[in-house]
Amino acid sequence: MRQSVIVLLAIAAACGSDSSTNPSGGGNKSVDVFTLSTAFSPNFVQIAAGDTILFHIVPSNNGEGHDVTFDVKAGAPANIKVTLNGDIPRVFTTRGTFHYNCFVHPGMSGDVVVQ
Ligand SMILES: [Cu+2]
Repeated sequence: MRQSVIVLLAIAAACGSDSSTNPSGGGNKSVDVFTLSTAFSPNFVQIAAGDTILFHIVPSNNGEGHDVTFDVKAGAPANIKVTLNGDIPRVFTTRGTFHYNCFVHPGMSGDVVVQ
């Protein structure tokens, strides 16, 4: 019993490390998306099912927060409400193309392709 707990902790620790430099194709990697003042960067990300996108949200030049709202709910992770500052992960488990917008800033959008 105790041994399995230790194994799980070890796996959790490995996943918690900065895995953004992992070679692609392994699945369960984490990709960073940053907010610029009124844009997502990068605004196009290709990942594998099971991968995570970590949204790094900082205020716009005008001090406004950003939201991440998916066009299509089916298969998409939960939206991110307007946030001023935060590093918020979202796991993509379903294959497809997921377009999202920040409705605070018209034209601020991105796409995630999950393969
Ligand atoms: Cu925004």
